Amino acid sequence: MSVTHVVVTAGHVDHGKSALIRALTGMEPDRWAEERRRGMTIDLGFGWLTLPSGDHLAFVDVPGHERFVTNMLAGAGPVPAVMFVVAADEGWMPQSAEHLAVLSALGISRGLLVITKSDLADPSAAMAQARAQLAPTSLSGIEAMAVSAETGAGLPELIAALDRLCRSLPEPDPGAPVRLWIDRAFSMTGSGTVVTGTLPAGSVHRGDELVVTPSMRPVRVRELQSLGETVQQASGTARVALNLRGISKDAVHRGMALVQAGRWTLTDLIDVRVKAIGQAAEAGAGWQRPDDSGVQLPRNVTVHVGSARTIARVRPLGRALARLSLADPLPLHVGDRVLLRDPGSRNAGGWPTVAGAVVLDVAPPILARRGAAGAVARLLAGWPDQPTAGDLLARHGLLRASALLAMGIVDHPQPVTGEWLADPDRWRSLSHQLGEVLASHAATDPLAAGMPIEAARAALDLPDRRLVTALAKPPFQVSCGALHIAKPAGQEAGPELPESVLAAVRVLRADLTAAPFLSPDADRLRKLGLDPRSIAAAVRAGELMRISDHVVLAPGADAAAAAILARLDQPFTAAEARQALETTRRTAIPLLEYLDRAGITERLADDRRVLRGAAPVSAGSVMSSEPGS
Ligand SMILES: Nc1nc2c(ncn2[C@@H]2O[C@H](COP(=O)(O)OP(=O)(O)OP(=O)(O)O)[C@@H](O)[C@H]2O)c(=O)[nH]1
Ligand SMILES: [Mg+2]
Repeated sequence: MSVTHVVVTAGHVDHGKSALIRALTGMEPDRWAEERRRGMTIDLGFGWLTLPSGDHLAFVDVPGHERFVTNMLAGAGPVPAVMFVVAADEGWMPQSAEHLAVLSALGISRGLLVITKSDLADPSAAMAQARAQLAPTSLSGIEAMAVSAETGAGLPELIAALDRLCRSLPEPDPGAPVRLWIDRAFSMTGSGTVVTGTLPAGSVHRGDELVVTPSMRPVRVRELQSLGETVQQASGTARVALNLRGISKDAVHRGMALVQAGRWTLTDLIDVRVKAIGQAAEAGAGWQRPDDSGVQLPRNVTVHVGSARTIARVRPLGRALARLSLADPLPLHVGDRVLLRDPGSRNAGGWPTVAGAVVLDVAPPILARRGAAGAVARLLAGWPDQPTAGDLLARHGLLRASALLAMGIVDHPQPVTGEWLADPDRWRSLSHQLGEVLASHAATDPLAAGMPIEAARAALDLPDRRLVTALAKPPFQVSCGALHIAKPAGQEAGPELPESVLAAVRVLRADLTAAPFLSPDADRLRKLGLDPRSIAAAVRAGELMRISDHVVLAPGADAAAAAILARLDQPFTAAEARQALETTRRTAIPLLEYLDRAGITERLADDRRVLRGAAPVSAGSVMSSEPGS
């Protein structure tokens, strides 16, 4: 099967874009009588040819006039490569600059620079000028040539260059989720509603069911055409026309998309990183990274993505980061590239005309507190342009695999239960919270037979009861729809401790099993309902070991510490001991002092310690000169 590529034209009004398409394809891109009468492209046009390699190349021809730049954007949005046209006789002009700013903001980096009308003027000046303009943009260094649509000079070389360009383009994934931005919708007698668009990736088959955004109405592909031929299926990149069953012509228009159900997030709230800002309409203006510029986004921007356009309210989050509230919901993935334009002050200075941005989150949490924006900015500043499952889970804590898939993330970690994915830190802290909730439940209602799972779900504010069950690892236990704190196996707790204290102590012991030398802090003790009196009772009952006034560990922690310290080079510093015991100074210092008092370690004159009975091995040690010490 032959491969299809799609290239979009760009360039100032009247510079000869449509004439080139006509000369290359023999097709008329100016579809409207009005366009042909005025000799000017108003809306998108199309034409295609077969390249020498046998691949097919479809062109999307855009208008150059500034009044129709939104049509240009609808055409360029989903296309991966450009044929940038500059007339030899006029050279670089304002819409050359504006189109370049748009392409660069969209991140388009593949294409050809074509200096046309070479029959009217020597192309070398325009060529040098255009190359200089492209140099600081994403299109820097693309292949360039001079042609004439009038005489045909240079056209064979142009076709060869297009062939090379097309074969060098990355091959889109035919299994990628389908999102076809509609650029035309019309009805045809006998076949009903037809929509056309550029399919950037993925595959559409005859008979497929897709949904129309934003209504999410299902439609069926009755018939499929690509480059004028009826086909059974088409894979991106391709120009396609779909004959749809299940929708009237009036219900579809440019800017809507046909998407694969479940694979896109329809959202009206996104967090974005502004990538590049171009002062487009000022010919010759350079590009800035938003980080260096301190440029403020305006209060409202027009957002363009694919063939869609909507207004958005901007909430700045921090340098180069913003939250956009979209007037119309769009089907998006994280990592999508969008274009921002200022609808108000065109060319007025201050805010430049266009900016490119990447979508970092398509379902951002609501910013409730004051100052929340700063925290979000610090978090998002560390994210790559293509966020991963780990990034998104770190922010959201818990996500369903299906929600992540709709955000555009296929690879994800093992679910904690069902299709629930959890951030490891969040999961640990939920497990801690569960202990606290259960201990306080046991304290307030000692006679209750455990805590109902639904009550625990509500207390932890979890979206699904199955998450509570998944969290219930020992010492927590589920039976008869309720959660209990079980006695550790083989350990019969001292009968003199009240049940509420026992429950809390068991949670503490579970903490200490996971991290034996991290003594619970005051906050943890308070949340578990353990006051100094109940801690003292637990110590008397042999359930806890008191190391100092504020440090308690599990019984046997002293021997366990000694075993670990014996593996260190002797003598060792407090810092080395702290590291080996995987603890903090708050526990390490009292623990070492405890071991000194117990005669397990000995503190030396230089503040280092040796394990009693362990021979010093460090050659540089002050003590090592005394043999046999
Ligand atoms: N002499 C000469 N004239 C050309 C050439 N290419 C285009 N023209 C003429 O330039 C005028 C504009 O050409 P178009 O192809 O319509 O220009 P365009 O870039 O498509 O214009 P818009 O779509 O309105 O932006 C027409 O009168 C063409 O006949 C060329 O290579 N040589
Ligand atoms: Mg034209």
